[in-house]
This record gives sequence, structure tokens and C-alpha cells, in this order.
Amino acid sequence: MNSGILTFDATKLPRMKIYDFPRGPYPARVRIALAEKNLQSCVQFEMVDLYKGEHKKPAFVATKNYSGTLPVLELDDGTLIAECTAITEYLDALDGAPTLTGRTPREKGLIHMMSKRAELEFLDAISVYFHHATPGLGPNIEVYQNAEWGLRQRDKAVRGMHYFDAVLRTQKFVAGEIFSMADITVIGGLIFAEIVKLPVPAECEALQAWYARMQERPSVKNRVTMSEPAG
Ligand code: GTS
Repeated sequence: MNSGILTFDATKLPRMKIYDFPRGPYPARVRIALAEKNLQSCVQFEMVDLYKGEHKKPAFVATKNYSGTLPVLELDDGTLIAECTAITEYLDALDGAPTLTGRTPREKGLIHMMSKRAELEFLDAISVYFHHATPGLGPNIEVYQNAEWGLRQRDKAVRGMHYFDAVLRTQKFVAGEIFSMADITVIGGLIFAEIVKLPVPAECEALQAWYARMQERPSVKNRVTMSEPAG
């Protein structure tokens, strides 16, 4: 069986561009996926400064991403792909061996489910907390805040931590026995939790042990420096 990987040569791929914010938790997900797939050299990063509101400028919203968020992947033919899960799916499929998003129908289903849960129950909840119940990106960008909603989402995120702790007590990775996009999404949540100083509860030992293991992966460890020139 030809997995596709034998004939895949990343250096032959047309260059892609990623509209990016290097320390952001969502862009981190795509940076981790790029490194896991060994595709860093195919990508040019273009920084969009969230704290200056560059992602909300009418031109960016009209021509790059309707949602006014990062990251966004731009292909050499001008195709634009936003949403971390969609970008990861695209990158993962390039070599014909989609380990991050699932090789079998069962893997695909489980990874999609757990990644969606990691967004709904954890990462997106922390994001809402950040934008609504903390200064967020500052008064010029956070034009509407609802602190009560933000605090509820913070509590939801802590419940999410307990949920993923329970999952990781019985299996090695978030969606089963292999590292996948679902792990990357929970990692994104924990990166955001650090930014907003929301600690993982001490009793969530399995989640903490798993995160310590994840931080040893080069893709996670080197994610911020990926776009910096060597030397
Ligand atoms: N559902 C989107 C995805 O999965 O890509 C969410 C993207 C998102 O919220 N990105 C953040 C953003 O643009 C980037 S970061 O906060 O992680 O750096 N936030 C800015 C804003 O104003 O919401």
C-alpha cells in the first residue's frame, strides 16, 4: 500500500503564507501542526498585531478572514483557509498520511469529536473569559465586554480541565493512543490558561503529567521561535 509519504517532498510544495501572532494560543496550534508535519520551511509567516487591532481592520476582514481572527493560511493560488482545525486538516493531508486528523474513519471521528470538545469546553471558553472578564486586548479592541459571561466561561474551562484529566487517566492521548489534533487543541487551551493565569487544579494530575510530556515534544517546545531567523 502506498501511504503517499514515500513520494512526498515538502520542498516541492509552493510556498504558503500564514497570517500569524507568534505568542497566540490559536496560532500556536497551527505552528505545532506545521512542526509535527515537518512543513515549517514551506511557510512564510506574516505577523498581524492583535494588540493594535490589525485583525479587525476592514481590509483584513474583507480580504483575509471574515471572522477577524488568526491564524489564516493563504495558498499560492490565493485560497484562504481560516479556523485552526481546517488549516490543520489541510496541512495534515498534504503528505497522504493524515496522522493528526485520522487515518481511518474511526480515528477521524474520535479526533474530530475530542478536538471539538477541547474547543467548546476549554479553549474557546478561556478565550471568552480573556476577552470579557479581563482587560483582554485593551479598551480600543474590546469594545463590548460582559464580565459575568466571561466568568461563567472561566468556570466552564475549569470543568473542561477536569474532563480532560479524567480522559487522560485512562488513555495516553486526548483521542486515544496516538498524538493528534485533539491533543494540539488541549495544548492551545493550556497555553491560554497560562496567559490568563488560570492554574490547572492540583487534583488534575493526569492532565498535568500529560502536559509535561507534551511540552517535551519539539513541536510544542519550539513553537514560538519557529518563525525567527536562525543564529
Ligand atoms: N475559531 C478560530 C480558530 O480556531 O482559528 C478562533 C481563532 C481565534 O480566536 N484566534 C485568536 C484571535 O484572533 C488568536 S490568539 O488570541 O490565540 O492570539 N483573537 C483576537 C480576537 O479579537 O478575538
